Amino acid sequence: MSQIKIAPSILSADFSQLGAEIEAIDKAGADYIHIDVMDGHFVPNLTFGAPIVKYVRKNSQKIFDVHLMIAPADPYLQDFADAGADIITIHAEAGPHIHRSLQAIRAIGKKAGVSLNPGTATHVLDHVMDLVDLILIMTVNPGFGGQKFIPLLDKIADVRSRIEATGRDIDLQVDGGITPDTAKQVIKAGANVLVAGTSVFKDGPEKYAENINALRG
Ligand code: S6P
Ligand code: MG
Repeated sequence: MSQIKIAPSILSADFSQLGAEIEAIDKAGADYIHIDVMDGHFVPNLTFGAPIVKYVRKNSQKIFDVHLMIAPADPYLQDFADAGADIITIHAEAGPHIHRSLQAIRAIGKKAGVSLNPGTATHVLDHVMDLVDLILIMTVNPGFGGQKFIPLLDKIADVRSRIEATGRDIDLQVDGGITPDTAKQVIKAGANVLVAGTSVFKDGPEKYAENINALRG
């Protein structure tokens, strides 16, 4: 399994200094910049759209890992690709055509991710493993940072074994309530990319590197 990567979620950043915050987590060792797009429909919160991604693209050359918590997602894929997304992750629950949506992301030349909410079973992955570069297991019900970790360790292990069976280097990303303690648990279960907001963006930019390293275990 590939080395552990940390994807700070900018949802917990100081939005009045978003560019500077992204530069700070880049410098602090973030592997991916996790960008939470919410539409107030698929999830009960509203964040931002592709224009914001475009504005902050200049602030980091790190991978922009865009998590679309929107429904429908297909009409916006090209906008996020044009804005600078490197990975575009859609939710399996966001529409009836998960296979077509993943094909569409790859057709526009981006890495394709699929995310499963806590209540969604892993069998939704049965017929799309050949289309994904990343699988995102939510360990909170999406919409807000700072929520309590839901210990879906068997689910993570199931996805890890599905990935092993493909022989491909698919990222297993976990998102929600990740702290140094829960990070250990999800890494042990098979995760290799950890999304964290609250536990990274705390105590000021001078502490971001320490906060990120505390998750690598
Ligand atoms: C919505 C979003 C997540 C959160 C994540 C990080 O929930 O998908 O990426 O931002 O939960 O926040 P925290 O505080 O749980 O690390
Ligand atoms: Mg997210």
